[in-house]
Amino acid sequence: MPPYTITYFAVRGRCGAMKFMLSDQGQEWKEVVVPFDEWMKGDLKATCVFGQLPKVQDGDLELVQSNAILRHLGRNHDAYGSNNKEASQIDMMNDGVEDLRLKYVKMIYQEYDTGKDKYIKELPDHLSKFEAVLAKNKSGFLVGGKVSFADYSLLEVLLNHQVLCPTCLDTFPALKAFVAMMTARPKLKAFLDSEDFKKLPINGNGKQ
Ligand code: 6SG
Repeated sequence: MPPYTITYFAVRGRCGAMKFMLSDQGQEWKEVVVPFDEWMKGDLKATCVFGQLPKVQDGDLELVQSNAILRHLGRNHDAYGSNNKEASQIDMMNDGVEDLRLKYVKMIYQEYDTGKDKYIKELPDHLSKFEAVLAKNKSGFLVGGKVSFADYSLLEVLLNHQVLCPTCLDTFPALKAFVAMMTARPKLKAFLDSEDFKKLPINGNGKQ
């Protein structure tokens, strides 16, 4: 029995990064996929701390909030830096990724038709911040010398943005190298190439 059970909708959404980490770390997991109409009945929602998914069970520990889950998995799988200083820098970078993710989600769910062009126009300003950090760190990762949960989260956001705007990384060599390095990691590559991953839409409203 794998120790983790991920409960979520049939979308990549907020579970992409945690699945990247688990697959890259050679860790299996079980999935409970909740159909939207089932969710709308409200019974499961009522049991979730904030009334939302994803939820991850690790033995008798039950967690919601995707970034808390990422941190937990990062602790369990040595993807949270080599010391407290690196862990704090990883937190900082992950919060930066979350800021971009929230802008993306707002555009996708609330203003795709009216706001997509403006979003793409402003995107280089956001991406340039991650470019600068990666360009400074010789390992190719965001922080220190090994992969962290923030790397998986950044990768997931970047892959989604390449679907939104295929040329968006063309002026960012460090981001391009980061995506190439991460997606070449054999176990992660196998997951990215799998039907389990490819069959899921990125977002719950079909926009991408
Ligand atoms: C939505 O936002 O899929 N959870 C979402 N929506 C259902 O009743 N801060 C936390 C975190 O980081 C955010 C959780 C996140 O974990 S994810 C959730 O639980 C709710 O609030 C994106 C996603 N969307 C699919 C979906 C949600 C709303 C519209 C489409 C479910 C299906 C139809 C209605 C509810 Fe639906």
